[in-house]
Amino acid sequence: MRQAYIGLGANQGDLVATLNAAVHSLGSLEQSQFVAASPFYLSAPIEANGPDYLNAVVRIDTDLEPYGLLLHLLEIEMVFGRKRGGGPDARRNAPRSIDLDLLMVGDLIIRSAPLVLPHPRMHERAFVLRPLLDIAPDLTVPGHGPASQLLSRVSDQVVAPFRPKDVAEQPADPDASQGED
Ligand code: PH2
Ligand code: MG
Ligand code: MG
Repeated sequence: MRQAYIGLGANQGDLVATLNAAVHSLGSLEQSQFVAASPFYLSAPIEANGPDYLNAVVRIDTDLEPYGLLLHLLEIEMVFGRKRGGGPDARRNAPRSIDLDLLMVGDLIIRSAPLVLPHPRMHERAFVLRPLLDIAPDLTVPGHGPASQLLSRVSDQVVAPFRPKDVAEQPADPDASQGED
C-alpha cells in the first residue's frame, strides 16, 4: 500500500457540507484505507477570483494505481457538482463546488499530461501545506524537501483555522463540568 495525500478545496455552495461529504467518500474508496483528515482552513483564493476557499487534506493508504485513484477523484468531483468541460465555469481556477487534487502518492514522481506528482503547485501553497502538516508533520515532498520548511517560505499566505460559527451557541456539555460531585 502507498500513502496518498489528497487536497480538498471548495469556494462555492455549502462549503462545510461539501467538504465533509467528500471526506466521507474518500473513506469508502475501493482497495484503500482511510487514515486521516485534517481540520478545515479558510483562505483567500490564490491565483484565482471569487469567495474564500475552505481547504483540507486527507490521507488514505491505497493499493490503487495513481491513475485509477485520479479517476475516482474525478468521479467524486462530479457527484458533488463540479462542472468541467465547456461552459462559463470551465476557466482554469474558476470557483468550484469541490476540487480534489491528488497531491502525492508515496514517493512517486510522475510527469504525464493527465497527472503530475507531486502536485505541481503544492509546495508553494499554504492552503495545502498547513493542513498537510497537521496530519503528516514529518512529511517530505519529493523533489522539494520537508513540508514544514516549504510552509515557512509562504508565511505571507494567510490560512485561518475554520471554526463553525454555531459552536458557541451549542448548549453546554454537562460532562465538561469539573469538580461538582
Ligand atoms: N485552488 C485553486 C486556486 N486557488 N486558493 C485557495 N485558497 N484554495 C484553493 O483550493 C485554491 C486556490 C485551484 O484549484
Ligand atoms: Mg486545485
Ligand atoms: Mg483540481
